[in-house]
Amino acid sequence: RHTPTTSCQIKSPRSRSLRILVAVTTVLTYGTFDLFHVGHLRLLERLSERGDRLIVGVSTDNFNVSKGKQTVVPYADRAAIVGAIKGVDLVIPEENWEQKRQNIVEHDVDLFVMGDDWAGKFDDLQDLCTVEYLPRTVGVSTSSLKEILRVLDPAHIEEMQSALGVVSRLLDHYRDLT
Ligand code: C2G
Repeated sequence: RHTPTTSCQIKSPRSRSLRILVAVTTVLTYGTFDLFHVGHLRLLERLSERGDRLIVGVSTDNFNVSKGKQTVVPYADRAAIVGAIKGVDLVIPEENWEQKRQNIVEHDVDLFVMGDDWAGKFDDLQDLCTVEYLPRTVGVSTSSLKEILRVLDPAHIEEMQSALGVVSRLLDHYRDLT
């Protein structure tokens, strides 16, 4: 009996015709992401649309001290929150200013992006990948959130109480004069 052969023999994956080169665009950014807010979210959302893989370097507590930044949320929590954002594929610790070049090479990064408060600061990386700066989200920042939270700080409340004490004594004094 004639054994029918399939019209197209499945070739081994190694065969040229099946080896498909898939171009993956890898995007990289860095940040502190303290008191995670909508400005951070909007940036990461825009970055995840710019490529197929998004890597985010989150600055460690030690690196923030060297940046002169006092963070509220510890690194482990900031990294967990960023890692849970849809579109973020990998979180790496940012421990110093110099690691960017090495990270770009080891992760085969195509596009390095930061908010435009950093405009021009990382242009030296242009020999390794495309460098872009995106507009920040206006009206929100970690420092403004900290200012709002400061009102809840007990030391600040004590300050307000003693100031109010002075005002009420002044009012009593002038009331006695009238
Ligand atoms: N960002 C934004 N809109 C805001 C606030 C922040 O787009 N309203 C962007 C910043 O431009 C930055 C990113 O969000 O690209 C993270 O901001 P920060 O957490 O403040 O990061 P930063 O302290 O600037 O650290 O090596 C680079 C540093 O790690 C960046």
